[in-house]
Order: sequence, then structure tokens, then C-alpha cells
Amino acid sequence: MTAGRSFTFTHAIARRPAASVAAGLRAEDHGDPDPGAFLAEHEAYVAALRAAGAEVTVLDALEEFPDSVFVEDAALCVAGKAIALRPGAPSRFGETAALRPALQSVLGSVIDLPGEGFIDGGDILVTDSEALIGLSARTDEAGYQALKAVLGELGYSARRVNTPPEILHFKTECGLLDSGTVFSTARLAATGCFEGYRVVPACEGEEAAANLIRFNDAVFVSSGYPRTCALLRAQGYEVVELSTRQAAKVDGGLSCMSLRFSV
Ligand code: CIR
Repeated sequence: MTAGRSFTFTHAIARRPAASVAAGLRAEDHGDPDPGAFLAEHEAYVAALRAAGAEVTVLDALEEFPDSVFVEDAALCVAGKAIALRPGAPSRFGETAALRPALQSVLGSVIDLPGEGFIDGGDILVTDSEALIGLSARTDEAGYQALKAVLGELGYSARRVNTPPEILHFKTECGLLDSGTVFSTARLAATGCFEGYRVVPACEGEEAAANLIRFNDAVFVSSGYPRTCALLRAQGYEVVELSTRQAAKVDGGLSCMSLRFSV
């Protein structure tokens, strides 16, 4: 196991939001995202990844898949390999095939998830040694077992955890800060899923900032959460604030807009 491999990366893949993103899935309607504003947010996100050291492949928008900007859900890139996942929402089934050529070209080959289960990348938190996989409305036991088998061959163990039913994805409410430290909302941490890790609790009232990402030295945090930024800066983290206002209207955040890995 290489210390820091869960947040030390050379590459990222992202996909531009489509104009159809206004038809994206959402649990509650807070209005449609504005495609132009979403594109601007996305460009800032990609620029931040590049500034943090990533070679970023930005894929063209896919109008036929409104949620395809959220590339994280269709694949998992780990140990220099790409694993094609099966997202659990019917409108997103085709996203994996659409992502495959990019995975193939950047990572060289693609491992298909065996079996018939479903799993969204948003339910997978990869640490240096293991993957915490949250069962959810999108990720089922068969998907978990299938990914566990693939990860085992790549030298990672997998741990099944539960995503509380009111949370879309496991990582909607947590993110990795470093090899042994997770940032999490109180309600997710209360499930006991982070045994063995130090948990930095999200600030009350700023729970939406929990979906942060660590990329090399930078910690990307959604803008609008000043207490979260102050807390992380006080702990020595280099915080980069990015607007996710448009993504949030279709239940997206920072982690879901990229695949992050080293080749
Ligand atoms: C969906 O419901 O699938 C999209 N509207 C949002 C996906 C966000 N993905 C993620 O957090 N990993």
C-alpha cells in the first residue's frame, strides 16, 4: 500500500454539462440549473484541477444523458485501472458505454463489473487501503459484491457500509481529507461507517459542504460555507473554494464531476 495514493493524482476526466442538464434527476425541485452558468462553474472546476496538478481530459457534452456531467458515477479509477460501473438510475444506464472510449484511451484498458448488480461511483470512498461502499437507492448488494471481487484483485479490500435512506450517495455527505482522515456529516458518521478513521465533523448548518475532494495538496470545498473553510484552514489544509450552485440543483457536488487517478 502506498501512503497518500487515495489523494495523490496525476490525471482527471471530466465531461462538460449538456444543455439538457436541466432535465437531470433530483430528489427535490429547487429550480432547473442554468446550462450557461453550469458551464462556467464547470470551467472553473477544471481549471482548479489543472492548478492542483492534474492533466485533465474534458469530454464533450452528451445531450442524450442529462446527468452525464457527473462522470464519477459511471466508473471507478483505482490502482491505475478503470472499472466500468453500472449506475443504478435507468436514465443513466448508457453513460458507462459513453465513457468507455475515454477510459480506454487514458488508462489503457477497462475492467467490466461482473454480474448484474448496480453501483454508482458516488457510493464509493476509496482510501489508501480499502473502499468503503455505501449501499443506497443506487447501489445494491450484488453491485457491492461484484466490485469487491474486482478490487480484491487490485489489492484493495472493500467494506460494505450503509447510506442513510435520505442521502442520495454515500459521498454526498463525506470526503477524504488524507490517508486516515474523513470529513463527514454527523448523521453519516453516526452510522459507525468510519471505524478506524479520524473524523472531522462537518459544521452544523453547513452539511452540504461535506462532499469535498482532496486532490494533491488542495482540498476543494463548495463555496458559501465559510465556517467549513475556516475549520479546514485551521487544521492546515489548503482550501480551494468552488461554486457548485448549479450542480446542486440536480443533486451534484464536487466529487461527482470528475474521475481522479494516477496512471
Ligand atoms: C443523479 O441523481 O444521478 C444526478 N442528478 C446527481 C448525481 C450526483 N452524483 C454523485 O454525487 N456522485
